[in-house]
Formats: sequence, structure tokens, C-alpha cells
Amino acid sequence: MINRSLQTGWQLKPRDVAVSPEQDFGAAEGWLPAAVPGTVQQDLLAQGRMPDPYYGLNEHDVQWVGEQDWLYRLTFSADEALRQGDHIELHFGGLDTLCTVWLNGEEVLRSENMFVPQVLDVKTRLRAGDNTLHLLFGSVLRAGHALEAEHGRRTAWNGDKSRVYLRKAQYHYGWDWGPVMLTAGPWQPITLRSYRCRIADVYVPSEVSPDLQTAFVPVHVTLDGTLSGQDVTVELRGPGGDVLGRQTGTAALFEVERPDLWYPSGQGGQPLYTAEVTLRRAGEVLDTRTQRVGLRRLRVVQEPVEGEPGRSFTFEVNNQPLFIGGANWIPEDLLLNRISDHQYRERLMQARNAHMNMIRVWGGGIYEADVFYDLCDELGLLVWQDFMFACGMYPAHPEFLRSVRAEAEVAVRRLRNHPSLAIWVGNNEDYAIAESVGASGPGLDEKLFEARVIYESLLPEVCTALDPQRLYWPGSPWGGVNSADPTVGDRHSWEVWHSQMAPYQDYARFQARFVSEFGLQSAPALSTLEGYAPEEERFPESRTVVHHNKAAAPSGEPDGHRRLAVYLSDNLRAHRDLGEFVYQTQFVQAEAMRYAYRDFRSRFEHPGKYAVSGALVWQLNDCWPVTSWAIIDSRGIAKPALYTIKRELAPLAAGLRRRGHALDIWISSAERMACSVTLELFAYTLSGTQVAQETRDVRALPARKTALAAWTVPAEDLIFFAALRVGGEVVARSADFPEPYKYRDFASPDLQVEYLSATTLRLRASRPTKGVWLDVGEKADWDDNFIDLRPGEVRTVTAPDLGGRPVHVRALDTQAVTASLHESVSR
Ligand code: BMA
Repeated sequence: MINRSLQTGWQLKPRDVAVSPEQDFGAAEGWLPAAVPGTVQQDLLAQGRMPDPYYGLNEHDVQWVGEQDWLYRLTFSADEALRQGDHIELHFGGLDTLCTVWLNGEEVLRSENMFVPQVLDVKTRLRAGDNTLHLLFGSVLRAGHALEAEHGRRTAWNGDKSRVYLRKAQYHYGWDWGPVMLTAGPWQPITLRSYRCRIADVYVPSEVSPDLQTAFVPVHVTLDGTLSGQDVTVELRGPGGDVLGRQTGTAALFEVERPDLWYPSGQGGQPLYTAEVTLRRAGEVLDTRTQRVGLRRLRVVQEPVEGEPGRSFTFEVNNQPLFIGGANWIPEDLLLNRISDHQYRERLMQARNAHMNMIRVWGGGIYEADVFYDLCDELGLLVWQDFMFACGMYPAHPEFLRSVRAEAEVAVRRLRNHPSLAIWVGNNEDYAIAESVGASGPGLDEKLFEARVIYESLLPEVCTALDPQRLYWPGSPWGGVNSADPTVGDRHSWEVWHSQMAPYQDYARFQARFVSEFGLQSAPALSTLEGYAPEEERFPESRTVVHHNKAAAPSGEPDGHRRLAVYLSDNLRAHRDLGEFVYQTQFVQAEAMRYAYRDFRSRFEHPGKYAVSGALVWQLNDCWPVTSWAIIDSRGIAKPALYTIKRELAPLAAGLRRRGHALDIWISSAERMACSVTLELFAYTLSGTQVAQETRDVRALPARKTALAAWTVPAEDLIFFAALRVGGEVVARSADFPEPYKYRDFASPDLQVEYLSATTLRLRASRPTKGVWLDVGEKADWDDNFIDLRPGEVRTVTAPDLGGRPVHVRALDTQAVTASLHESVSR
């Protein structure tokens, strides 16, 4: 098997429609070096022929690139050895998006789906010596408008509506958190391969018995090419590398007694077995494939919820029902080829370290890179995988359906072996948009909702045929009488922020069996904001800052800054400068997450009453520097919300909810066993006087909520602190301050911040201090941050990568100060 990647020597140039394509490909002038895999925009940027689209208002100045057709050309030679192969193929891993291909002047391919690899048999077309490969990428915008003219204009939220006709990452058309960047180019590798016989696919639909004592590991091997005289061996190795069995043939079946089970993060380890497949002929190895396998039993349990309508939507792994705490994932960049494996690892580790156990790959991005799913397997992050449809009334004409079927088959085959993959989901919000235009819902004429055939027959057919073990869910949200039904399936709870802009303190009212989207905006780190705004534009209301907030009213009018202003003025006093603006937006976002995760998780009550089994915040990450719902900004700098979520999703978390003079208290546990904890309760006045304290020894029951007796303290305006100790060590903290914050004066708490070592700070204060935020202007992996400090309590926080950098310290209503290694600071 010869695999030759065609990635050097490529050139690109804008299409000159004044001449024929042949003439244009033959032109001597106007060619630039091109990176393959890559996109036009990435090359123009790298060669200084396009301004940085993420800086200032430059987005406006780079749209010509996406509206233009582009040419790629390559001359390559095919040596003797390669041309000897029984089978010689050109493999295009991914062409973004509308591409015509010529080989040696002959048109050999027209591709129209960026998610579908193309394979061309070139055995008879390849020449000895030089061969030419010519690619013409057509503007998707122009093509989309032509399709609109032919098939009709369709409804869509976000981006040019013609996007629904194109099988291109939808967010490239611009979204309410992202700029428009209509990339074009061979975004995946181009390879010339020559072989007699090769391994085309390895499928391992392993199953674990209900008693978890036996795992059945079938290994199905699909071969391609000339099938005679070859033999296949399959070897199964344990997580430690030990050989557990060896079989010959393309359909092996191994039985593993007392398997080493794969668990989501927080529940156990992520041991991975390996199936090693070797293809030989006459003793010569023709091809090999290594497939990692995680053995686990995963179900989505939908059962009655005690005393409530509808049914649960609970993920269960190895017979352990889980409260799913996680986030929605968008692509890390508009220029996909710029995203490094390191970036994937960093982001997913930030999620895992925040006690998340699920990531939703949202339907407006891409089927993510293999490294993403490999990392989720290793980190124990379950994956909710949407098919790539988002917020649109998609067409369903035959060519479109053929393209979608090919796309779905490729995606399911590529991803189905990952233990982390938990569920397939038809689309993002397409039922909601159909309902919004009266094309879906009880008693309505559904003829207008043609795309239902995709979500309710095409995709489930593909999943049943290629991955029958996993649940397929028609859409997100979906379930019940309509997509907003809170009693069945999943729900997007956007009453906070969107629609009526409900206060985030009311999140409990917008719960559902599984809340797969909710969120509140905040600005990126100050240093990130300053990185994209010219000096004179560094104030919250500037044109540039508003431009870097893409949230918009249905009219298209930007309205993110307006909605943010409402949440700021509902809760906090007016900000004094850009730094405080950033802190305040991040403060309200973090507070919103405290309410959401605390209240949703408190409804994961007990077996038979898992009323809410999951909460996935919109959104984990950003793809450019922007004010958005992200909890980690585009430079990987975590926002306070990530630390709030970490506390609320901790294996043991103390829930506090103020009710007049009483304080409701409970413990949410993700532990698999009951455990004894000591609960410490404190009540302080604003000035820091302790008015009450109580300690209780309690038993926290496993995988549920343990409600405790309320605590009544006969005084107004008190600040409550709680700590949970296990074996003397504090494992959880929470606090509850009287709200709204703007009515009380939290100023001048003599907060002290001391550098103890290059990686550790010590914090203390004599008054209750809200939201102590430590910021070094770059990514730092703090073990805790955005801390509520109890008077007299000494807290140490560590960031292994801090390196003694100056730390900017803020807290509610306080002036920012900077702590540096050689001197401690106090307010
Ligand atoms: C939901 C998501 C995204 C969107 C987000 C914020 O609609 O599915 O489409 O970005 O809300 O508005």
C-alpha cells in the first residue's frame, strides 16, 4: 500500500472570469503559494494579502474573498512503483465546498459537500512523469442565491439564508457569536494511494452484559481492492497492552470476562483496549489498522418521573445514572486548519477539569476532527453529536438528500467506535424554527417542513444501519408536544437572555428533563478585548466593541450590548471603566451559571425522580475575540463562569437557596457510594460580624440530592457561607449573598492577596467579599477562582502555569489591584 500525500507545490489564484478555466489555469501570472490542506483565506492572511479579519472592523474588508471563485493547481509526478498498483486512487479528504476537479485537463469530479471525502479511480488516467491537478472552488454565496432562485427562499436564523442549500459549515455564514468567513479550499488532505488490497474500515460494536461481568467485542473488518489470497488477523489487547486474544478473518468475536470498564469523568477511569488488524498476502503485510475500544454499557433512560408528567431523559453508564453537566462546543476558529491538537486538548481539559462530563458538538459547526473524539475518550467526556443542521428550514430535494445521506454515512462510520460518543441528534433547533413559522406542531400542515424526512427517516435509517447500539434523537430540542416541552426529551431554555429576558435568578422556572442549551453573554478577558480594539476604541460602547458582539434582534439589528446592559443594571452599579465592564459582564454570567447549574442539578433528586438529568451551557468556547455566551474566550482564557460551574458540578456540592429568613440546604452528590460529610454553616452581616454558625454531620446519598433541614437565622441582609468537609478536608464551598448586589455596599473589604510562591497566592479578608477574580491577562489553570471569601477565612489558590506573573485582582465594587511576586497587596 503506497500512500502519497499531495501537499507541497500547490498554487492558488483568484478566478478570472474573463477567460476560460483552461486559460486561467494556464496563466503565468497571479499565482500564490497555497497550503494544502488549507483554505484561501488562511493563505492570503499568512502572506499579508488580507488584513486580520478578527481585528477591529476588518471583517467587512475581507468578504470579497468569499464572494470570489478560486483556482488551485498542482503538477506532480507519479513514479513507477506507485503506477504498478492494482488500484490507484486520488483521495480528497474534504473540499470546501463547491469544487470542480480536472486531472490532466480532463474534468473528473464535481464535489458539493465539504463533509464528504471524494475517492477517484485514476488507474487509467495517471501518466508517467508529470500530471496536473486543477481545482476550481465556486463562490457558495453566488451558488446559494442561484439555488434560492430555483427552489425558493427559505427561513433561517443567523447568516445568509441561502446557507441551507449548501453542505458547508453553517457558522461560516456568520452566527450570533461569529463573523462571516466563507472559506474555500481543500480543507482536508489530498492523497494519492496505490494498493492491491487495503483495510477500508474496522467496526467494533462492543457490548457489556447487564451485570457488567462480560464484554462481547466483535471486530468487523471491511476490505477494499483485489480480494484473493489475503488473510486478516485481529489481535485484542488490554489497556495495559497485554494480548487477550488473536483471531483470523474479517469478523472476529472476543469475550472479555470482568472487563476494565470505561467511565465518564468523575465516575471511574477511561481504560482503552486495542484491536490491532493486520492484512497480509503470502506473509507480506499489506495494511494495518489500530482501533481503540472502550468497554462500557450506555443507555438513555426515559422513565416516568415520580409525581410529575412526562418522562426522564437520563444518561446511564455502566448502570450508573448520571447528572450530566457540560457545555456546547463550536469550532475553535473560522479557519479550521489553524486549530491545533494542543488547542483541542487544552479546551477539553478545561471542560473536564471543571467537572464536566459531556460536550455537545453543535449542529452549525463541523463533525469534529478525530483528535477531538480521541481526547473525549481519554478524558471521559461523553459526546452529544448533532448532525450538521442548524436553525434552518432545510430543503429536501433528491440531490440534497443524496448528499446528506453520503455525509451521514461518512460521519457515522468515522465516529461510531468512540466510547465517548453517547447520542446522535438530527439537528439544532430546526423543529423550533419550523414551529416558529407554523410548519410544525400539533394540527399543523407539516408539508412545509420538508426536512422532517431527513430527521425522521434518512438519518435514523443511517444510524440504525451503521450504529444500531446508540440512541438517535431527531433534534435538539425535541420531545413532547413541541420543542419547548419541559417534560420530555431535551429543551433549550432561552427565557433568560432571549425571548422575555427573564432574570437569571429565575432559572429554576425554565428547567426541563434535560436542558441542552441556556446561557448569558459576557465580554472576553480585558487583554483579549484590548487585543482586537484599537486604542481609541477601548470603551464598552465603541463601534468596535459593539461589532464584536454578534447577538442580534430578529430584524438583524445588533442587540447583544442592549441585553447585557439590562442584566448589568438589574444587578450591579454602573461600571467605571472598560476593565470593570469586563468584570461585571463576567460577574453576571457567572452568577447566572450558579443559579442554572445549582437549580437544575437540585432536580436530579433520586432514582425514579430524576426530573432534570442534564445541563449543557451555551457555549464552552469562542472562534474569534467576541462578547458572547462563551465561558472560555478565544485565547483560551477561562471566565469566572467556568469556576462557578466547577463548584456547582463538584462530586459533592452544597446547595443553598434563600427563602426569607430561612435558608434551604441540600447536598448534590455524583458519588457512587453514600458518604459522611460535615456541613459547616456561617451567617455574617455585610460588615463582617458573624451572627450565627452551625455544624452538622450528615450522610450524602449517592447519585442524588440529599435535602437537609432549612436553617433559620432571624436577621435581614445576611450573607451565608457553607462548607462541606470529608475527613477534615474541605471538598465544597458555597455562599449566598443578599440580592440585588447594587442595593448594598460591598466596597473596601480589606482584601489581602499575597504571593506565597511562583504558583500560589493566599487570599483573606475581614468582610464578606464577593467574586474575587484573579487575572493574569493570559490563560492560567487556577484550581479555583472568582472566590467568595468568608471573613477571616484564609484561602490559597494555585495555578501550576502561573510562573510568578503579576496578578490583577478584582472583587465586587472594588478597585482592581495587581499582586506581584515580590510584594503582597491589600485593599
Ligand atoms: C441557540 C444555539 C445557537 C445560538 C445560541 C445563542 O440558538 O443553537 O444557534 O448561537 O442559541 O443565541
